Amino acid sequence: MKYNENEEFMMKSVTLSLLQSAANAFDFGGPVLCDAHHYGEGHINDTFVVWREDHSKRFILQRINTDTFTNPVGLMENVCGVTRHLRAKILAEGGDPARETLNVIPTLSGSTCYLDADGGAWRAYDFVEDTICLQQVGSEADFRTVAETLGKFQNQLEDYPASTLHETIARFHDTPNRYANFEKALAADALGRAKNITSEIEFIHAREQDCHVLLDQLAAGEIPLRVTHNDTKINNVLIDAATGKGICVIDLDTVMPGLSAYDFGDSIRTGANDCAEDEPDQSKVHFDLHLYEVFAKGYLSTAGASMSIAEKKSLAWGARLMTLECGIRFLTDYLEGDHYFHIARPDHNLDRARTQFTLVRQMEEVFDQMLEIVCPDNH
Ligand code: ADP
Ligand code: GN1
Ligand code: MG
Repeated sequence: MKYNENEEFMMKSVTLSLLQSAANAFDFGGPVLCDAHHYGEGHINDTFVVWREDHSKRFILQRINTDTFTNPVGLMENVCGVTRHLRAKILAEGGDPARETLNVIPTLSGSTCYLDADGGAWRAYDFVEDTICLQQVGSEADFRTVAETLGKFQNQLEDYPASTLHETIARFHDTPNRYANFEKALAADALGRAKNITSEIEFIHAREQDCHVLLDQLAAGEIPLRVTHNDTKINNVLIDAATGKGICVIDLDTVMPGLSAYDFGDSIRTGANDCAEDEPDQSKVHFDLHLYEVFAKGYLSTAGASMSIAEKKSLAWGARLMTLECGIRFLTDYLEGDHYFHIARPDHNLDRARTQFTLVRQMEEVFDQMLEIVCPDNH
């Protein structure tokens, strides 16, 4: 795992003294040492590692992005509720809850979140040791593992009381609304960047109707609302470094009512290809139907028992729409001045958007096969 190499492009810096004073608020069982380098490759929160002074144990300390998550206390209620539920399931299955779900470290005053004097909101977790976190798929076996782990996660949350969850980001996967936000950003063209993206604009406009497919199916009662993760990028699943077993689903900030197609789709977007999400050379971007099949089989093996034909078919649409939606979001951020996603270079969001659109175009070419794979012979 690498540190972000170009932190000058990060949206908001965190000084060592700010980090240390946040760390001092948590019950780490003693004083900790901080390192102000960002850890990992998340696009939203500021993530750091802190060590106990005697190096006996390390923790993840995160500043929650409160521009994105405006109710961090409600968000942490979700995380605590969901991890409590998962812990009980893991125990019942004979698993190890200390590694197989996030463990929230309370503050010294017993709350789950520390609010600093600048309005920052911080939380801490045990560091899940001896795991790897994939930025790209290295092997079919790893991708199958991610699929099984996410399918199991969905299954474990099947009986979670959805009505108790705070909606941490309104209309998160409302693709038509993402489209409308893109149109607003385009009309405003605050930085004069629209002239650089004429073919991307055309690409999005040609797919306006597609944006409605999943929400129309939900509104028609054809597919069910479930409790879903909603941000199932492959780097949000930790895999055991020694055994290759799926260990822990992380980044629970967006666990909310949603569609299985969202979780399936976002993993396909990030894993069923041989390129990075931000690959600037589009000739290197290839949607891999075989990896799609590998993921589909793994996911359906752990999550699929109660899925209707319509829901299985919606998974293929999930792949297409989560990729299109993410591209639309990256391009909207590019037009608005890169204020949402962390960037590490100029035009980073533009590269990310182009990669998503290349993948969408390739998925469209093999869409009949994608449907057949998730729902063979309509079963
Ligand atoms: P973001 O919302 O910004 O993506 P994440 O919660 O996904 O933030 O954390 C960013 C990265 O930090 C992850 O991709 C992973 O590499 C690492 N990480 C987060 N939580 C843990 C943990 N409990 N143990 C080990 N690594 C973690
Ligand atoms: C963000 O937090 P992270 O880096 O796992 C984003 C996802 C996008 C993804 C694109 C809360 O995920 O929705 O799909 O970037 N998370 C949020 O890489 O907006
Ligand atoms: Mg993440």
